[in-house]
Amino acid sequence: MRTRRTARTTVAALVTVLLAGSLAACGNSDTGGDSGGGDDKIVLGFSQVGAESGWRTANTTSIKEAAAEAGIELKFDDAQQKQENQIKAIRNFIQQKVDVIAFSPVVESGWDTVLKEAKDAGIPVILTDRAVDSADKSLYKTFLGSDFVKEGRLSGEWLVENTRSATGPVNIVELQGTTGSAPANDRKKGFAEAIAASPNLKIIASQSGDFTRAGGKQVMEQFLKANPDVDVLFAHNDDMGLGALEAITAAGKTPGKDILIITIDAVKDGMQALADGKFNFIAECSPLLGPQLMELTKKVHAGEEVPVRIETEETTFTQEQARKALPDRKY
Ligand code: GYE
Repeated sequence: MRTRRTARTTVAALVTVLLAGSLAACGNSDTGGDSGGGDDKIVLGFSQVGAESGWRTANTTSIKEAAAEAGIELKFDDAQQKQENQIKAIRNFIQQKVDVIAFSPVVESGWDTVLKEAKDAGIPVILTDRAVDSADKSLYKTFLGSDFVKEGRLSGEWLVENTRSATGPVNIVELQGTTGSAPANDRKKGFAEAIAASPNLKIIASQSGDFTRAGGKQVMEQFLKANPDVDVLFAHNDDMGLGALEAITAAGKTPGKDILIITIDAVKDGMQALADGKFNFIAECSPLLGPQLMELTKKVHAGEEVPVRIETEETTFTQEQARKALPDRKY
């Protein structure tokens, strides 16, 4: 249980000044709304991590569509997986006097200064998807997203259950997400905790593939070169697992059989690989945060109190369950 997410419960209601007319241009941002100056639309500045995975693309679509539906003017900025770009975008949003700032922090550390600047400017901040490790919980209003430790734990528990009959050592390789990101830190932790009591389950190599297909392929190639006896791959997202499939096949092994593959996300391509028997298990992580984010934006803008932590509802999929769910999978 992570105490840093159980923040103080009450936050003083902020009176935010509505400056819907300020539409100054912002770097490579684009605006989702088409409001002219002078109307009273809420202006939301959103700094996205990047476009590194299928999950991220679905998340961006969800946020843009939900903003349009809610009549919120969205200023969207893509940080291309760089913290410095996110800090720059947030400073731009402050300068433009947006009503609310939301962002998905690429890494956990190093946000206090810019969050303090937003607070001093009277602009409420909402964290979506990923957390920050700031000790001062008054720097943001709420954190909307998944329980990444749980996703890692569910992945590990499935492995423990499904390797009970193994007599010798089970060699696991781990493809971590972006170094220093909340999902990489937490998924690693949850998985390690779940397998801790099974001494034959051993993580023999663990390295970042940056949540991308290219990263997953490249690091899996290195893993297989160094350790030909890999039994299990735990990838922190579908995309890295999909990239790794190529490396596994090229090494003359059959994914899903010679090497069991566990991933996280459950985007369409991942679910297809699971239904096809190439993956063995996926812990779901929902990217559809848009509608809830817009609700929260309206509430914090109105000075209403919101819960400090809102958890996304998620499930897990076996191959059989993926075959059933796939036809209705939207992303
Ligand atoms: O699992 C991964 C993406 O932060 C939950 O980021 C998100 C993660 C997701 O790149 O695919």
